[in-house]
Amino acid sequence: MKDIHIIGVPSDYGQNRRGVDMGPSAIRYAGLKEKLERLGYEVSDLGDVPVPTPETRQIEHQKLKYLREVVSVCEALCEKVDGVLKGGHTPVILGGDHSIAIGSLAGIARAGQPFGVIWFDAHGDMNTDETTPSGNIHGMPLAASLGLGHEALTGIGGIRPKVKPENVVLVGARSIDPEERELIRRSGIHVFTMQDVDRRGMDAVMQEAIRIASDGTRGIHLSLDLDALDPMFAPGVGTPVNGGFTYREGHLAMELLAASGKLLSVDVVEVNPILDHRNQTGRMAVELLESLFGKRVM
Ligand code: LYS
Repeated sequence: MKDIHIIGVPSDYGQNRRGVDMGPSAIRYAGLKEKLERLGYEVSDLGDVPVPTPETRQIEHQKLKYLREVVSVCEALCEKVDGVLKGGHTPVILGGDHSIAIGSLAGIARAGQPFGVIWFDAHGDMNTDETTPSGNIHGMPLAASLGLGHEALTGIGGIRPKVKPENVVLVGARSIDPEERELIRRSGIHVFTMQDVDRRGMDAVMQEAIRIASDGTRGIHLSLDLDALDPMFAPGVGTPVNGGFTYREGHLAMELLAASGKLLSVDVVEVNPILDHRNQTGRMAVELLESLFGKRVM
């Protein structure tokens, strides 16, 4: 059993709502370290990567808000993830908004390619500075990791692209922007929308997702946006969309991934304690991570 190293990334530069920078605290407060230790792991918390002070924030580019800050956070995270993987440990990365995943994937790519990605999300995160309706970089990290979009983002970590589209699976999508849809179609990634989950069931969808993401790769990175879940179970997110995974579907997905033995690393993002109710979403994140790391009923 590999040791787990926790890395916090208290950054909200990928979007406009303050609060998601407190995500790592909320997830830690919900007992992450102790609960993973109870499963038999050695767990070290490496603390947080440095994030520029928000009070000095300025928007320089309307279609790539806080670009400079996002790049600096992702470069720092890339270094950390690379180090943890090369040390033979499993990184558990706590966001922060989803823009930080560019740093997660950059670090994994630097530690060794090829790898696969399962991207749990209500959104596509496949915008670029040319298609974005908001200018928020948290709508772009999957595109950037595939080498699409502004070179300041696609070049993070010095490897472009980080991952091949044939090993990328988006699961849970239900809110895609019109131009983003075109980009997704052209990109060659695999998408399981909520309708696919409804019709085929989470079991079949995840078996297929795991097969695609592990085909010819050394393992799978899970990028877990809490907004993939229905807002009923994860209300503390910046961009909630109705009609997401149930509590049970979320756990089943994690259990199947655990059983596959393919997990390389995970990031858990978009937990916003200011929008949450009594840390429900932080606790949900910890529960899902427990299932991902092998917690079972029997
Ligand atoms: N698609 C929207 C945008 O690009 C929302 C993205 C939400 C990402 N968590 O702004």
